Amino acid sequence: MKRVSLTQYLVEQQREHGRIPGQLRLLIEVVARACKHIAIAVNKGALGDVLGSAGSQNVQGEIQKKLDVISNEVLIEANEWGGHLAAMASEEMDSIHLVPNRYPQGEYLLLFDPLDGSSNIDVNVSIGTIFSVLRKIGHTRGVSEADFLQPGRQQAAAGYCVYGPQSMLVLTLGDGVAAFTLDRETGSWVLTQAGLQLPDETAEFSINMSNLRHWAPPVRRYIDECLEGRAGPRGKDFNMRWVGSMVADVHRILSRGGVFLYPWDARQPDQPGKLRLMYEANPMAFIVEQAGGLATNGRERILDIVPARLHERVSVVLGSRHEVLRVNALHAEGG
Ligand code: P6P
Repeated sequence: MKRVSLTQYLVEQQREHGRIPGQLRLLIEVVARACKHIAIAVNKGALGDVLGSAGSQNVQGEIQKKLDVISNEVLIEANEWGGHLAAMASEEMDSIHLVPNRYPQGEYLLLFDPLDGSSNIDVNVSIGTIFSVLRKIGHTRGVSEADFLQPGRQQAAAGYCVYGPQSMLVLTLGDGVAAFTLDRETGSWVLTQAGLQLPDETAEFSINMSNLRHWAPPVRRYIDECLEGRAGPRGKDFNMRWVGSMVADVHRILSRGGVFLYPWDARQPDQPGKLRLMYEANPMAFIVEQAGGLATNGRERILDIVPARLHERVSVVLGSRHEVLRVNALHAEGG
């Protein structure tokens, strides 16, 4: 395959489809460069004094790892000066981060989980960065949290970087999904997959089984059917995978099919789920749908949910179309 860099890919997308305004192209390139720096820091591990706790908590009340804080700072610093952004929001920050007045303000809003799967950092299991791009509606200079509260279907772009055996950047601009692999010798992102398509069928589910007794009946029934295998109503045996890093689980599903579930459970009955809508579920839902899959909260399309709060959570069921439809049907029946 002729080596196509991220820059060439974006220029050709702009030329062919005219769908990448200059500010958006700069945004993607800046985020990709930040992810490269995060990949290098992650890859150092104990050699780089980046492991362990930062001794602080984030807005979710979770202990921050050093790499959580480092990754957040890398993304903030990389995106402040370019004139492409009006503001940023992060899982690691209570409120939105405005572009400082000394820099020009752009028309985009960037949201990110700078390092998803932090519990896996210290045990050398794949982790990742997830990002979502919205357009700032209205052309006054002021930006508030309310500007971010748009349904995921309004995203201009979304992507993630998975720091695993390879570092891979997966991206959608609303016209299919492309994947880039980091060439550490040249330091460039090289196009390795274009037009990623998710199989409609799968025999592999991804859920944290230790929560089984806490699930609502529809989820319990779906998993029971999978576990009954070929002797049960599904007529086939299922496999299970759970990495504990959404980026790693979603990347596997994009690569070979599967269904990922993080549903509501009785451990926190007042929360709709564990995962965050704006910077985890929405970007992943955009990517999965662009690859031919589905993403719902068990009942409605994740991308149609109108957010009420920046850090709100959501139930997530995403992946191979036929499995997500099965989970939805069980919810509609009341399980
Ligand atoms: P559990 C990581 O902390 C995360 O937000 C997702 O990346 C992952 O899918 C999920 O939580 C894992 O949660 O409860 O299995 O540890």
